[in-house]
Parts: sequence; C-alpha cells; structure tokens
Amino acid sequence: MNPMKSGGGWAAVCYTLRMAQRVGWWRLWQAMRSKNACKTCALGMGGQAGGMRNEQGHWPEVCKKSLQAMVADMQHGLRQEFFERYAIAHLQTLSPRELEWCGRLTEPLFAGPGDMHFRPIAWEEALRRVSDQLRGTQPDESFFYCSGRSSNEAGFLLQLFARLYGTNYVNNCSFYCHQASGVGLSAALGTGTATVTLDDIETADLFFLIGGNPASNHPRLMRSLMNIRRNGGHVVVINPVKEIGLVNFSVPSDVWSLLFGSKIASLYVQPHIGGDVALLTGIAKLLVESDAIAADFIAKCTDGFDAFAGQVRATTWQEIERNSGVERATITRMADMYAAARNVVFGWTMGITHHEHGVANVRAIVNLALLRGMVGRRHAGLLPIRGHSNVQGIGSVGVVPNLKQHILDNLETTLNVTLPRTPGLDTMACMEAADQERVKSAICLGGNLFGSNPDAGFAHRALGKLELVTYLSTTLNTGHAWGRGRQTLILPVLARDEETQPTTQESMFNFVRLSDGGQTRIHGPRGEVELIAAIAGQTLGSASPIDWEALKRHCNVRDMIARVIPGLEGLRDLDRTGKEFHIPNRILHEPRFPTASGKASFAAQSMPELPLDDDQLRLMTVRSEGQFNTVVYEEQDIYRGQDRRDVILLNPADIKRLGLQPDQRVTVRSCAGVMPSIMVRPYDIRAGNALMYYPEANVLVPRAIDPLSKTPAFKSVRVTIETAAIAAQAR
Ligand SMILES: Nc1nc2c(c(=O)[nH]1)N[C@H]1C(S)=C(S)[C@@H](COP(=O)(O)OP(=O)(O)OC[C@H]3O[C@@H](n4cnc5c(=O)[nH]c(N)nc54)[C@H](O)[C@@H]3O)O[C@H]1N2
Ligand SMILES: Nc1nc2c(c(=O)[nH]1)N[C@H]1C(S)=C(S)[C@@H](COP(=O)(O)OP(=O)(O)OC[C@H]3O[C@@H](n4cnc5c(=O)[nH]c(N)nc54)[C@H](O)[C@@H]3O)O[C@H]1N2
Ligand SMILES: [Mo]
Repeated sequence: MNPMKSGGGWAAVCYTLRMAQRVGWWRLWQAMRSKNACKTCALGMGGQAGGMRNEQGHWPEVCKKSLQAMVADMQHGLRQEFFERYAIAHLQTLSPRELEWCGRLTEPLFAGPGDMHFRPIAWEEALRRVSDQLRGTQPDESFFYCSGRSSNEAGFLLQLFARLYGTNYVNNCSFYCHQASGVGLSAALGTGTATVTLDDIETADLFFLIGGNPASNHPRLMRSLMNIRRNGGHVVVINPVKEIGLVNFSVPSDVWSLLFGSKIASLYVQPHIGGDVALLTGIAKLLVESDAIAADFIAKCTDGFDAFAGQVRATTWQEIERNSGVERATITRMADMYAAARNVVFGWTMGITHHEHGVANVRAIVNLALLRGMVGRRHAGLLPIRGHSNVQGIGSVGVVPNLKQHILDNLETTLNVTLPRTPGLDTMACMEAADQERVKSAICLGGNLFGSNPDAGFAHRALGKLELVTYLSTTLNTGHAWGRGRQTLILPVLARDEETQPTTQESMFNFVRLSDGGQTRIHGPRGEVELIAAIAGQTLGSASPIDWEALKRHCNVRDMIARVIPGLEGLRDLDRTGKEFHIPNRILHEPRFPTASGKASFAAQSMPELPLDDDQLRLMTVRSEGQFNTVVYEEQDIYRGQDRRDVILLNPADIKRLGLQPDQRVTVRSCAGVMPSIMVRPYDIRAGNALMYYPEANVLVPRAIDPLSKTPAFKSVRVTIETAAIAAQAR
C-alpha cells in the first residue's frame, strides 16, 4: 500500500516484523506482553490488564513507537572500550539516532573540565561527586528536572529530596509541552487534566482534533476516531498541515481497517499557524449570533459569558478571516456541524500549546465547549492529548516548582518537616539562571534538556556554565554530548519493565496503572528510586528526618504518596489488590466544577497579532513518525513521505513565489540561529507557513515564552530562506 495514501497499516506491521527480527521474536513477545504501562505516549496501555491492552480492555493495541522504545531498551550494554575509543568530540558528531543505537548505558560515567573522553567510575565515586556538589553549594544553586517517562515513585522522591534539601527549583518537561493546557483548564474549570474517559470519546458524535497529529504520535487514539466515524459521527481536524494519517488511517489491529483503510477527517481545515484563536472565535461568533447556545447551562453553571459574547460579537469577519487564514464559508460549516452534534469532545496537542498565546488557545477551546454545554457531562468534554507516558503522573506527585498549598501542608505535617517557601522556577527560568550563573548544578531524571530546549546555542552555553550536570539516563543522547557542564555525570538507570519492584504511572485519562517491572536484562543500571534515595541519603546525612533506606522500597514511597497527595489514596493498597483506579474528581461527568464558585468560566480572548514580512515564513517544528522526542529511531518520515530530516516543507505556491525549486539546498535563518544546507520540499501546508523537524530545528527557535504557561513558541518561528544566489548578492 502506498504510505502516502494512508497512515498506519502495513508499514507498521512490516516494521514490527523487522524489529522482532532484531532482538528475537520470543524475547520481544514476552517484553511486549509483560504487565507494564506502555513507555511511549500517555494513552495508558498495558499495566495489570497485560501489555498491549487499552483502558477499555481492547487487545492487541500496539504501535511502532512502543516497539521501538522496547527494542532500544533491549539493546546490548555499552562496553568500557566504547568510551576509551570515542572521544566526546566524536559523540558530538553522532546523530540522535546513532547515539540511541550505541547501546544501553551500564556504568556511571564522568567527564571533568578538559577531559576529552567520558570515563567509567565506580558507583561510590559517582554518588560522592553529586552529594559533595550539593553539600558544597546553597540549595537555590541547583535545579531538578524530570522528564515524563519516570515513575510516580521516582518523581515523588526526586521532588521530596529537592525540597528537603531546600529548593523549589523543581520542574518537569511539561513546561515545554502541555503546561498551557494545565494553566488554561485550571483557570476555567478548576482542574487541569482531561474531563473525559476513553469511553466518552467513542460515544461522542463529533470530535474536534486541534493541533495534533495522533496518527503518528498517539496511534492508538486512531482506533477511537475510527470508531466515531463508524458510528456515524464526525471528526473535524484543525491543522495547517494536511497530515495524511488524519485523512485516512489503517488501524493495524482492525482487519477491515488494515485492508481498506479508515476515513478519519470528515472536514479538514487548514488555518495559519497561530490562527486557532481567530478560527474558534469565528465559530463562537456564529453560535452566539444565531443563539445556538446552551443558555440554561450557561446561566446556571458558568460565569463570564456576557463579556465573552460581547467580544465575540464585536470581532469582525475581516479580522477573523485574515488572522485565521480560513474563509467564512468553511467556518460556517464547522459551526453548523458543531450546532448539529449532541456529544462533542475537543482534543488538542502541541499545535495549541507551543505558542506565546498557548493559554489563550486553550481558553478559546474551553469557551467553545462551554457555549454548548459540552463540559460536565458524559460523552462530551475536553482532552489535552498528553505526551510522555507518565508526564501527568509526574505533575500529580509534585514535580512542580510551586506545590499546591494543601499538598505542602500535608507533606509538612505527615513528615514533621519544614519545606522551603521560596518561589520555584520553571524549566526555562532554570536554564536562564544557569546562563546567568545563578545556579551551579542540575540533576536531570531522564529526558534531554539540551535537545528539547529552544535556542540550541543558548542551551549548550547555559548548561556549559554549570559546575556539575548529573543525568540519570537509559541510553546516550545529544544532551550527553552537547549539554555538558564543567563536570558531567551520567548515571545509568533501569527502564520501568526492568525494575525489580513495581512502579505506577498515570494516563491522560487520569487512570493510575501498576507496572510489574521485570527481569534484569542488563547488568549495571540501577533503579531510579534506589538511586535517588541513595543520593538523598548521602547528601542530607543522618540529620535527615526521612529514612531514605526505607524509601528504596517502592511500596513505602507509594504509601507516603497516598498519605500526602489527595486523589492518590488508592496507591496504598495497590500492591495487595492490584486495583488500578481513576483519580477521583477529575473526570467531569456532572456540571459542577471544582472552582471556588462551583462554576466554569468563559474568558474573552483577543486574537494574537502575528505579523510577517513579505520574505518571511512562519515555521513550526514538529515530530516525524520515526522519532520519540529527541530520540530519533529512523531518519525517514513515512507519513509525510520524507526520506530525510534536513528538509523544510513549504507550500508549492511559496516555493514559486520565493523563486525556489524542490530539492534545492537553502539556508534557513531566524533571529536565534541559522541552518545551512536544508532541502526544500513541497507539501500541503497553508501558504505562508513552513515545517521542519524537532529537535534539529531548535537551533532556530528563539526563547520567547508564553507569559502564563512559560512554554516556548516551538510552533511559531519567523524565518527567512536564503539561497546561494541571495547570499552572493549580499556579499
Ligand atoms: N511517535 C511519537 N509519538 C509521540 C512523541 C514523539 O516524539 N513521537 N512525543 C510525545 C510527546 S512528549 C508529545 S507532547 C506528543 C506530541 O504530539 P503532537 O502535538 O501531535 O506532535 P507535534 O509533532 O509537535 O505536532 C503537532 C501538530 O500540530 C500541528 N500544528 C502546528 N502548529 C499549529 C497551529 O498553530 N495550529 C494548529 N491547529 N495546528 C498546528 C502540526 O501540523 C502537527 O500536525 O506526542 C507524544 N507521542
Ligand atoms: N523545537 C521543538 N522542541 C520541543 C518540542 C517541539 O515540538 N519542538 N517538543 C517539546 C516537548 S512536547 C517535550 S515533552 C520535550 C521533551 O523533552 P524531554 O522529555 O526532556 O526529552 P526526551 O527526548 O523525551 O528524553 C529522552 C531521553 O530520556 C532517557 N530515558 C528514556 N527512558 C528513560 C527512563 O525510563 N528513565 C530515565 N531516567 N531516562 C529515560 C533517554 O536517555 C532518552 O535519551 O521537548 C520539547 N521540545
Ligand atoms: Mo511533550
């Protein structure tokens, strides 16, 4: 089947066969079947129901990314000779893909100032180096970053350690991801996560999919979208790019769909990058002006409607069409579909959050949902489609700069300790503090802070000023090569399905999963919890009010979480009962909202001004099908038909207007950086906009952030394109 006609399908099946060949069929089958939450996106597969099973119990649910992640973890261990042979300068020449496939990290590694190579050191020395650094500096001279793949137990322990050590400089990758969703939803509804369950989605008759590409990034959500269409419902896609898998997708676990493909989008609308507020305001305007609104619900359950409606009425069609790039006729079609639907779910991803107006985008979605009473009942609601498999859990257990007051109080009374009250710092603020030499060390639990950061040149410089950067990682990544401090430590850790004790994770539907762990595949790495407890014990010493040895046992950590984090009480008996659970009071099936007034709020949003000069384009930086964030598994992007990553995708009209040719090499420039030798490729993207691949394109992304969520505008970079001819003219 031509991959350009349909996403998923045979390509995914063939890939699975190839991967199985690589590590052995039986080993891979066993690994995929084990009772562990899936490691990739936050849809929440696996756990006690057994691998490859979703929250509705459907089997087999498998996607390429979960296989890739599994196969990468099943690699051989890196040998000592590797680091003797290859200098850091050599590691810097390797691509993210090459680094990932070097093998698993097995020994602690260290590089000091002037060292040309990482060298293996003993665990004892490694632990001593971290604790000496922390003991020799003030608490607010260190920050703690956590990615979203670690367990609840590890995340909780990391933030507990940081706070007992004395700092609130604790954050997670959500600041570069869905923070705008958390901030926007909390302000509007009093809760920052999904209001729906997986069942609600499939019983909806209209799904708005805004700014996301789940065909590649959340493939198992595609079954739900397919089911909505099969039941006679509709899917409206809002995306500047025509993502082929959102037009037609072959769900590999469904025979009919695999053979013939499934239509996904009923209507595909391509606004300008950043044009969503305008587009959604247009839909709201039509509904308000034709009175197609849930007047009763609005009167009883919401506030702020009048100001919102006033602003929407006052906004002109000219402004809406110019700002969104979408014609009134199309917006009218969308409004008609919305008005005709009974149960509507709104799902969104990074196309919404990666903007300086990310929170405004989220509030615009909530406004639209409230207009027709689509929040606070079954079969309808709001779904921020989360990224990392446990990013939501990491936030729930407190890996955030500013803990909620009641959690802070609980921690203090339960543990009989006093915790710092100084304001915490978000991720970008920590990076800026590093650059200004206000902090001296960083501890990173997973992730790749260098690779995920905007302005790669800045990230390299800022991390380079730190006295010590400590990474707890499973495999090598560009951060180890380019995100080094004056001294750098890499501590190898186990993946969740290798842990000797169970761990827990939380899905985007607020469902807490228990992962059994598994057998040691590889000798050397340590469990994350064990390691954090060891560092904490050694740093805080015998004066610490906490028995860190006891906390090396995961069940003791779960018990502590259950005592201090409201909603996670179910963790206490989880080991005994195996009973996974929904966190209470998050799914909103009743029109009562956990705000002070019990009501949900509308908030008028002004349309962001996004000016472009004639020779400029607006660039989004996105994922390909063959990567998971900064980890690139394959160079090609089969869905977008690209065989390489050093490309810029442009509308054919822009290629012509700018006097370019397909496959021509150009230089792409922004205010943050320059990327030479990038290949021009035509693509179905709204004219005036461009697409490049993250993480490479982070060279071009400036550090501008949304003031409310502190999230960088990864999807909105003003760039110009230079050809050799232009460069010669300039000379
Ligand atoms: N295979 C794979 N799966 C993943 C990941 C991965 O890297 N690889 N990463 C995980 C993580 S951490 C996350 S956060 C998610 C990310 O999942 P997505 O958000 O789907 O990922 P992105 O590639 O960032 O793509 C965003 C989509 O938004 C569109 N877009 C860009 N700008 C705009 C805009 O202004 N408006 C609108 N309406 N759309 C826009 C793009 O065209 C693109 O289709 O995926 C998770 N799952
Ligand atoms: N330009 C641009 N930049 C972006 C984005 C974008 O769309 N465009 N997206 C942003 C988003 S949404 C996100 S979430 C961030 C991602 O930012 P991060 O979460 O910081 O980065 P990842 O690439 O997911 O981290 C991968 C590394 O985690 C380690 N790892 C894997 N499994 C485990 C484990 O079980 N335990 C531990 N301790 N380590 C493990 C491996 O060493 C691997 O190399 O990037 C952001 N940056
Ligand atoms: Mo993310």
